[in-house]
Amino acid sequence: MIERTFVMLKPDAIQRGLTGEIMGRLEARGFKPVAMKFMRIPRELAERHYAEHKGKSFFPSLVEYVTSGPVLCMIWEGENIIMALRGMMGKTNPQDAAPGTIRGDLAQQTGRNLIHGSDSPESARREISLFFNDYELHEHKMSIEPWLFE
Ligand code: DAT
Ligand code: MG
Repeated sequence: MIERTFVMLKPDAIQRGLTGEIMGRLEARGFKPVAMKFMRIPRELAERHYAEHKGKSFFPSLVEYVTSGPVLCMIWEGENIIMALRGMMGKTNPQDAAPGTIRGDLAQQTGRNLIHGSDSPESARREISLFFNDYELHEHKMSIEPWLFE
């Protein structure tokens, strides 16, 4: 099933110049960008985005990290993309992330794990509406689609 997911390249991805590397992997898989926004997340938005972790010991440092510099917020579309992208990201702790995954290839610590991707259809819906207005989404057909989908 074709789905959409919310992706955020965190401040370390921007500072380390890894946005092209990471987006290249999504493009090479045939996934399609639907929205992109380079922004510095206000603290309040970061806290709402990570509300499920409120009260945990790492919550303050997590909010500090994702608000420490600009991030690239995006919506991508593709076949089973929510779970597919989770697989491409690798485990939350890069030390447990398999080689071949974004975190397994490019990161070392949980607190600098480069990328966020929604973990379920409900999370994807919630996060997309938290970060984007309808007019920021751009539906478009790509001419290669017959070579990706039968
Ligand atoms: P993911 O980003 O893989 O979806 P998550 O939703 O469980 O992981 O946690 C969100 C972020 O919070 C994660 O990318 C890094 C941070 N985090 C999670 N668990 C942590 C822990 N045990 N110690 C420190 N930071 C943690
Ligand atoms: Mg998560």
